[in-house]
Amino acid sequence: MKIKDKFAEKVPEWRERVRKLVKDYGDVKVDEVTISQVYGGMRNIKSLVTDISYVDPNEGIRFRGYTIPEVLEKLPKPPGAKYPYVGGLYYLLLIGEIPTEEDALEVEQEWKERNDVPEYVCGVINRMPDDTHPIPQFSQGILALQRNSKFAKRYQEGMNRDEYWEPMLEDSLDLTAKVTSIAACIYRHKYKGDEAPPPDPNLDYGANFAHMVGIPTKEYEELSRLYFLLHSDHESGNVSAHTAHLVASALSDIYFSFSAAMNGLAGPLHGLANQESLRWLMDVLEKFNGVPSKEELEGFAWDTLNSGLVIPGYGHGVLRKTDPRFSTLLEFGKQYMPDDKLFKLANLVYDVVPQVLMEQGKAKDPWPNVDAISGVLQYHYGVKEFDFYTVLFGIGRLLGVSANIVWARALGQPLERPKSLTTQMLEEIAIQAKEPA
Ligand code: NMX
Ligand code: MLT
Repeated sequence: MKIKDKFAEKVPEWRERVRKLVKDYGDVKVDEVTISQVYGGMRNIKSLVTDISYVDPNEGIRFRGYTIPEVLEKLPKPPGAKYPYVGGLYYLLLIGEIPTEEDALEVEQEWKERNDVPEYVCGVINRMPDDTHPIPQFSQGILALQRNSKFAKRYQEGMNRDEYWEPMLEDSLDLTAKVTSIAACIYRHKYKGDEAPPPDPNLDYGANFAHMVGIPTKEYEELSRLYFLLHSDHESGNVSAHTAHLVASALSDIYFSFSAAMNGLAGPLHGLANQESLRWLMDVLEKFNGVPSKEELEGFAWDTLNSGLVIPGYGHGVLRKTDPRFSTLLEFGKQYMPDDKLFKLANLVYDVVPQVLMEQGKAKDPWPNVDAISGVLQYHYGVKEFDFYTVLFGIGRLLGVSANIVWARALGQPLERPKSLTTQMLEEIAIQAKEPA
């Protein structure tokens, strides 16, 4: 397998780079931690490392050093398509180099050879009560596959830690290959009352998803490729990526780690915000019987804030400008659905809500994140069931999360175990710091 050989080539160089950094400069300070940070969700404490993506507060995400427009321009695309092969993005995240068309197609081919999902997995999902949210179904479906983990099996047999990354890479390729079928199984059973067709070997990863959910149009294929790419990674500190990293640091395999990550993604302050954002837009349409005036929308936004609720899709833990993933999806909408009612409303919200949040003066980032628009595009193509949107986010997130786990094992990253203090200890530290010498 070429991607495995290529990864194996990179490992010794990276191990040496990290070993030298830690040996020669291990005691150099990276950051200082204040009491407000300890009590404030560890915001902005620099204590994680990943080379796969980086989020600059004012610029947004770069994947392996490339901005979104650069990634979209440089990655190989299916014939006649505007948006790239998901396989090429996976190669970029894992290997750190722009793939050739052959490299991207090799990943796509690997996925085709691994995309069978045993029948019992859909059985487990379908037997859950009808009112189960799709995320627990997704999380359970992933866990149901854990018995196939090559990492867990090799570990039981006794494996040298230098080899950990090899079965982790196998698990990453296996799960990324199968995850779209699990999602399609949920979608078709829950909302359409039928079964998803098997993947079509002639289609690429994104197009196959469109085929399995039952929207086999060129535009939805394009959106699927773009959507998975944009949601793939957002450095290491976000709840889903961090959860996966933490769980995997106990040498839990990718199935355990990613399932846990999805339970974090299901929170309304994280990935569930895409569902909540669409719900908020629908509430606006219902209240005003269509797209409201600017003044009406302003009033609605204030009502939300005054009720003590957040405006979903706005604000961010790191970003301080409009999320470039939002801007990319906005461009997609301008090209393919400029007259769509919800799309027009999302544009109006972008015009109104940042000003309202600034006037309220609480949110550090009044600008939209990816969740403010992603559901609008799904709705346009017929995925109108909002509670499914976080599963779509999850499919994308697996690409980055699993690439990070493979690297964490290749670099021998240890069990993650930060230290905690009591409030009394913090009070004592505070008093000592403020007392005159
Ligand atoms: N609407 C109303 N209030 C907000 C918003 C918002 N969109 N964003 C932040 N605030 C409030 C926040 O609740 C906090 O209030 P309080 O002091 O009363 O606790 C205050 O502003 C300061 O929060 P920040 O430091 O700006 O934000 P923080 O880093 O704590 O949280 C989010 C970041 C993303 C959780 C927050 O902006 C939010 O709740 N946004 C809405 C939900 C959302 O869109 N989440 C998706 C994020 C992206 N993703 O996919 O994960
Ligand atoms: C993400 O994509 O994970 C979100 O934007 C949240 C984050 O980065 O904290």
